[in-house]
Amino acid sequence: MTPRAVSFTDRVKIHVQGGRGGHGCLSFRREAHTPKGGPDGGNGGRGGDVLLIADDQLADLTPFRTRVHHTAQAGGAGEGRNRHGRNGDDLVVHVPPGTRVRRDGHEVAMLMEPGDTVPVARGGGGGVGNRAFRSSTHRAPRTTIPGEDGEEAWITLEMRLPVAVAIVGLPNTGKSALLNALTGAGATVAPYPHTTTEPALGPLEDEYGVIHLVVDLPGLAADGEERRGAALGQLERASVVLHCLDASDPEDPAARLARVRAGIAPYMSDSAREVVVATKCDLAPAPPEADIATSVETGEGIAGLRAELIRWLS
Ligand SMILES: Nc1nc2c(ncn2[C@@H]2O[C@H](COP(=O)(O)OP(=O)(O)OP(=O)(O)O)[C@@H](O)[C@H]2O)c(=O)[nH]1
Ligand SMILES: [Mg+2]
Repeated sequence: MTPRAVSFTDRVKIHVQGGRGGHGCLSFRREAHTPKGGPDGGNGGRGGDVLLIADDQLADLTPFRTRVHHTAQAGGAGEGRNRHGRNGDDLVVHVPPGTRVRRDGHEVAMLMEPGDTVPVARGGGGGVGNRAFRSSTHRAPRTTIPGEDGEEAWITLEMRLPVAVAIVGLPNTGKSALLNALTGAGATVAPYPHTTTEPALGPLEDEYGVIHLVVDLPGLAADGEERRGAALGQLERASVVLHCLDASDPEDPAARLARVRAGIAPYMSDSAREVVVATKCDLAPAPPEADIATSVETGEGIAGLRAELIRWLS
């Protein structure tokens, strides 16, 4: 399979615009007994702001692919009898936690926790009605000020995709080979232990075009603390853990499984699903401990495993 360049960030560009301020009103009092009443045009209301808020009901930026323009409500115009226009409502746009907000290439906010909020476009100020211009020398001013336009901007929302699937197992069990076979990632595969030193990532695309990340976690059970640190953070977030068991390894499979499980148990999320994947089944039959038999040489079990993963993740 050819390696392909993948972006592990979901990124969308959206247009945000604060509401226009309402116009000031030009009006004079009309009363039966006063033919020429004084000015009574009210002020316009201010336009609403556009705010972003992090919401854990959202997992990705997919909704923004079809909703590009986000404009807050305009302020109401002023009216006669000194009535001021109402202020426009703010528009609150929900984004997933972990969203980075950029404008003109600069980061303006990072919304990490649910409830984190940032204004991205201010509403325009309300206009001024003619009543406000009345003075002892100007008894019948015809001056008004229109409402201001709301601030507008194109902003970029970015989020790092969460890891959905983690591949674990003893060194040299075929984890990187499995990652490549499942996702087309170009992780290095070599016939000796500890080939992979950094977590390697590959994308799994579901039928809705949503990308789920698969991560190959290097030598979890056997390695030093510092290397495990980075990897374990990824493990905690994975909803499926593929546990690779080398079918060609003569050591007792149950003992190998137990060894790796002991190493990762404190970091596994309670809700994660563990699947024991026998690898290299072209070399030996899968041990009974395995849930699925695979081989990247013959392709055995790969398409089936990929389909199962997509079904679970969708
Ligand atoms: N015959 C056969 N060999 C395989 C299969 N999968 C992996 N291998 C070989 O097993 C060796 C190790 O594969 P890797 O994918 O690098 O293993 P790993 O678990 O990522 O190893 P580390 O990164 O070192 O922990 C390589 O020589 C692979 O070619 C398979 O399905 N069949
Ligand atoms: Mg590897």
